[in-house]
Amino acid sequence: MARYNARETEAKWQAIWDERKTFAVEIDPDRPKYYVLEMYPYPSGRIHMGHVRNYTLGDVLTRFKRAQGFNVLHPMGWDAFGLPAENAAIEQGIHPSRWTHDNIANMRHELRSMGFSYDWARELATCDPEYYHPQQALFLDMLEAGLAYRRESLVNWDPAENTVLANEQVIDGRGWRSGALVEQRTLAQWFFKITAFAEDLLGELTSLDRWPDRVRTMQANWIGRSEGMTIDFDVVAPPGPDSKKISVFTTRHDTLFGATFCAISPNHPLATEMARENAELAEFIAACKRLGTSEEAIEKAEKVGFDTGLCVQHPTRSGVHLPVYVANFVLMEYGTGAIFGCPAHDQRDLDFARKYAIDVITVVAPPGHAADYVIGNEAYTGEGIHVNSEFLDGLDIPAPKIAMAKHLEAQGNGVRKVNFRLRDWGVSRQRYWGCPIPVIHCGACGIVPVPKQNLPVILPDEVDFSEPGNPLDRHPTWRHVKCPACGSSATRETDTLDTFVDSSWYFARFACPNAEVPLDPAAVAYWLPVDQYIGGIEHAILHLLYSRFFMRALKECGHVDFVEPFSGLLTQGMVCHETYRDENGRWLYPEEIVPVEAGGFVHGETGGPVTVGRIESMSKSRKNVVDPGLIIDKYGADTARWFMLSDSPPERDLEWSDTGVQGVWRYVNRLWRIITEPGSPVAEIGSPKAPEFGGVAMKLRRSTHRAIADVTTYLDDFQYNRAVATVHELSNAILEFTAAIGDKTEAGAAWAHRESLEMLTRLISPLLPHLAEEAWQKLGHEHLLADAPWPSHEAALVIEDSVTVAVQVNGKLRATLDIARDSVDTEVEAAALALPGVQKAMDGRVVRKVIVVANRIVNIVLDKAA
Ligand code: ANZ
Ligand code: ZN
Repeated sequence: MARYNARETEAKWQAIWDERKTFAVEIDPDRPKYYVLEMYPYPSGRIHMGHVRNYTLGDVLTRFKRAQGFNVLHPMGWDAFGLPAENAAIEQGIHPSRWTHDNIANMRHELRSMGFSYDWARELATCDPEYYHPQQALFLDMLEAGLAYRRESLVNWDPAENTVLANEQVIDGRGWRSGALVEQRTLAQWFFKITAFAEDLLGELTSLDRWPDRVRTMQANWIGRSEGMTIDFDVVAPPGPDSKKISVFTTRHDTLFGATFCAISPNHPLATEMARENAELAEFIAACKRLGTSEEAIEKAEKVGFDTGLCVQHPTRSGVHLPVYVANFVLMEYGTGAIFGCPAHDQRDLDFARKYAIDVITVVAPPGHAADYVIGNEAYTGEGIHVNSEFLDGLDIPAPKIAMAKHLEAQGNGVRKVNFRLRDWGVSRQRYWGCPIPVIHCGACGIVPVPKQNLPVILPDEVDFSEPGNPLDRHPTWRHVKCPACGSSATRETDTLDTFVDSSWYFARFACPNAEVPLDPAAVAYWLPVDQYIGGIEHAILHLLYSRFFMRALKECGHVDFVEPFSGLLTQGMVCHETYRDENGRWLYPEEIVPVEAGGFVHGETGGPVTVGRIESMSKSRKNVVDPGLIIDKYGADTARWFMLSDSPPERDLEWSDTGVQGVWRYVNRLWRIITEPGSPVAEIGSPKAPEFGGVAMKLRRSTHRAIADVTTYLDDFQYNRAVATVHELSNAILEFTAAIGDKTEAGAAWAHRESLEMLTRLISPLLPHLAEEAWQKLGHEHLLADAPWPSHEAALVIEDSVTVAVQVNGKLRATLDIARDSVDTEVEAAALALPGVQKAMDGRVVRKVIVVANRIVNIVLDKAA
């Protein structure tokens, strides 16, 4: 038996596809386009199983859509800027550019060995000036349109390293590398005005009907639209501060009668003002700032406040004054940076009130309760009748909100306000390995954009990583330039762009990777939007939202005429694996353990016991990883692909298992033999269709056409695991057929046999592309299977028109009969009597009577004696 030689076969077809530019595409107005994109990888050095799964899904879709006649764009590139390259430079002394390009070369090689259907001519790396040059041009357009701007904002500052940290680099309030307590600092930073599109980014989510609901919900929550009011509280005592009002944002203005304090953010201007005269308050504010800027850290911290001694007038209760606190849980960046506290109906306010002995006034009575309802340690946040609230008493939601809004608006100390959680996108990074922001700071002219003809602003190669902070700041020459406006000495902006900027438009650049302009209108109009985007759920919020913003911004700047970049989105599940530990609790790689006969595993080298832990997503830290390179070397890419596709639906997690892969390898070999060593005669290629087919041949034809119909549906629906199951069914049907036919030469059977093998080969072509291509050639074809159209089924062969009829002899079930639905009784009777099981049961006796119940039962009644 010939074993399928995956290694040779795969290399052979990869070379042929490459040479013939099978997957290279050009604009073709006569053909419908389809754009398939997988989230491009960060060039960390090696591809992992998550990549293999992601790209396999995209590859199957690409090949399927191509076969269906679409002009399919399927590009690949590299998200090549970012911190790890700088860390490598710091830790290993390798230049970030070398490190990145070496990694790209290695990963490109690995991807090519998977035979993915990419148009490699469109490959791009975001760290190359060919990519960041047009990006700088787009930045200048956004600057001109007022969509990019610079303002002071809070950053996490590492006082030991003298550098800004990203939120992820702050761990428990300390710098990840220095361990120093992080401080908040204000620094002038660049922003993109994503909030200008908040309403549209939210509203258009409903149009994304090929996105998972989960992702749309996550985006909606992130945008966080709240309808509420801003309400002014007049400062009444002491008469000191300049600010005469504290303006708060609330979504619960209906609870205003329950307000018993106000709180402002430690970063509120009023807090800053008061701290100038109050050392204790200044110390309190400094302590709050040590939490860093991340909302998460602030959320987790214990809620503390500082009584400023300031009092404000309650807006609707005359003569009632409320104390004003500075509280660590009030964020400056949300609403107005100030709140009124209603302890009875907000848990955070209640905890705060209990801690500082502040009054608690019930203003919403839970059902079945009245105005005397007493709040314990739990705030009541549900609905109910309003009480202790003068003109709101007796009303329930939404009436009290409307009444209060009208009342305050009439009084002139409140306005209805829609507030978004979404903040403008801070894009400044004090890093070397990113896209330089193309502006110049001039003492006389201020911020001066680098003239477009002077782009790109190229990152200098010579940089020094021996000190912390941004090497661009320390560069001896790069930053010193003449002001393009007035010619005097000026300095370049040394901040670089967040790498999320790079990934916010790479999919559009793929349409025209070599265009002189950032985006060629004809190419973008033809290829965009992406029809199917595939990637991890971890990008469900930021990357997708930023890309959606970017298209809106580019539309405003006249570069594109659409706003939604991805019409379809699939978030694939994780690749998981069992975890193993040795007797000291240290993680072990799967290849470090060996199975023992009694069950379980021991350590391969030490022979020590191994504990098998939970099945978890593959991760280097848990060592439960399998190197795709090793699997491909051993079994080939097709086997890895088939395993990825067969186990579970694409959006669900899948468990990688060695035995599973071995099973797939055996099946791949079986398929190979079914096609190349058929067990019964196969008609010559191109032979005319046989005039008639016997029962066995007919059955095979039905199975074949059923499989075509089903695989097509499943591939259309991303039910790849079911497509795989259908291929299994067809291969079984072919084996049954050859067992039944044997060496018999029968024109119909031989023709049906070829048909089944050809269709099997065509159906597996998106799934096992190398094996299918090789089998196609073995079946005698000269053109590439990758260029062949998708097969269609004969409708007549998939109609369920046969029935299974029970055959009884003297009331006992003796056999079943497969026969065409609604056959005439005499035919059913003859077929039933001919069945071997029936003949045996009759044992030579004479038939007295046959009763046929159409499509259901044949009852044969025999004479008593022989
Ligand atoms: C009074 C009140 C009474 C509130 C009550 C809630 C319950 P969403 O829905 O997320 O928009 N808030 C407003 N600005 C804040 C800030 N800068 N930092 C921290 N909290 C702030 O939340 C709106 C609610 O969050 C507002 O409504 C306010 O508290 C608080 F029984 O006002 B509420
Ligand atoms: Zn100037």
